[in-house]
Amino acid sequence: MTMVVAYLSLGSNMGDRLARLREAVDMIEESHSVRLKRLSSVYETEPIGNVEQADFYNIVIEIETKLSPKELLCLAHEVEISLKRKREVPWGPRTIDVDILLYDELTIDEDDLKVPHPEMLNRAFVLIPLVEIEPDAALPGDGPIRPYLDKVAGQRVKKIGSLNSGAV
Ligand code: PH2
Ligand code: MG
Repeated sequence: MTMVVAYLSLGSNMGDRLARLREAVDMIEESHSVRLKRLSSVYETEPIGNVEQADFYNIVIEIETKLSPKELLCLAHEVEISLKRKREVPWGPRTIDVDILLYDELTIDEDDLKVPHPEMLNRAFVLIPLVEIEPDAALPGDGPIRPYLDKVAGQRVKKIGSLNSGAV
């Protein structure tokens, strides 16, 4: 079965944010159908959206996978549910959020799954780590993503270290 490249965004703004990101990456890596290729730095980011909440830690990862988009969505949900069950208070901020940004060259428009992620171009916490690991990242049927960085330049995103080295 062929492997395709996909990019995932991971974010946490509750409790030990770094530990949650590590646990999520570990869970994804443990899946036999996924190979972790590249991992961005960890960024501390201002919360985007209307809800007043704490700063996030965000990363983007590049994977190779033989999972279909729906299967990958299931894995993302499994990771979220597994970590949330352990940590989260109802209605509270997010222990961990896992979103599919890009999947191969596919465009998907279904109720439960839209790829590319419809909000990604508006989010510095996605674009900056994505371009860090893949400077040539592009939208299917469209151009490179890099120029969109200018539009989100006002959003606070600060590189704080790396999950690998533990130097955060
Ligand atoms: N996730 C959200 C809403 N807002 N803001 C930041 N900085 N990082 C996130 O991961 C994030 C967010 C809902 O998924
Ligand atoms: Mg999200």
